[in-house]
Amino acid sequence: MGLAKNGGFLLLLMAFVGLATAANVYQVGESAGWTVIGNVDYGKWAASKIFKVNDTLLFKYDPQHHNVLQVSRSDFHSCNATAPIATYSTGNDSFFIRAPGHYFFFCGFLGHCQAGQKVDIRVPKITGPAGVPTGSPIQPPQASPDGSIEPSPSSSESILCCNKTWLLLVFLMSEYLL
Ligand SMILES: *[C@@H]1O[C@H](CO)[C@@H](O)[C@H](O)[C@H]1NC(C)=O
Ligand SMILES: *[C@@H]1O[C@H](CO)[C@@H](O)[C@H](O)[C@H]1NC(C)=O
Ligand SMILES: *[C@@H]1O[C@H](CO)[C@@H](O)[C@H](O)[C@H]1NC(C)=O
Ligand SMILES: *[C@@H]1O[C@H](CO)[C@@H](O)[C@H](O)[C@H]1NC(C)=O
Ligand SMILES: [Cu+2]
Repeated sequence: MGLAKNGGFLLLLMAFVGLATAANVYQVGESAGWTVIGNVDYGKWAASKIFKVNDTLLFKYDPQHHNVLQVSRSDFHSCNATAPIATYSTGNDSFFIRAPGHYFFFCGFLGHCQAGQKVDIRVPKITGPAGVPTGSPIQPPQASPDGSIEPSPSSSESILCCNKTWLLLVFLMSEYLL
């Protein structure tokens, strides 16, 4: 139990001091790629990932039938392709995530955005440790079901380091610093 707590704490500390977890390359839409065929739900796809700085988005598609426009939030929602921030059209386009933020993409071919070929990628300032699928990046260790805290040698440390108040403080500090 003490180990689990300290492990969680270490991961949090790594996030805190900005030690990089491995960067990933995410192919948008997985094997389906970037397409209008098959009604790929790109929103659902994006929601299944935790994107972070230094990850790469890979758009794979037939460049004769699709492209990738990075657009503003409002242009994304209205599928307005007239003023993209960036245009990609090789069919094998990498978008490297340099900074936290919210990134919006759709296909500029007529009707494709309206048909759902659009994806927005949220990159939070702080992400959970790699492999932790979802939910809050901070999972404060809860007291065991009976509510007790074991009087083991590590418990004083746990009380010092890992209660909710403290974790929240570290989280806010890291938000502020990174
Ligand atoms: C991203 O990569 C740069 C250069 O390798 C590194 O300095 C930085 O810490 C990394 N950032 C994150 C959040 O992994
Ligand atoms: C699309 O965006 C352009 C440039 O921002 C703007 O001038 C135009 O009115 C927009 N079109 C629509 C239909 O919103
Ligand atoms: C597509 O791009 C990726 C990343 O840049 C690269 O590793 C891969 O070799 C490219 N594939 C093709 C078929 O060009
Ligand atoms: C959390 O730890 C801090 C510092 O050790 C302590 O002052 C505070 O009372 C603790 N809060 C809770 C809810 O245990
Ligand atoms: Cu398209």
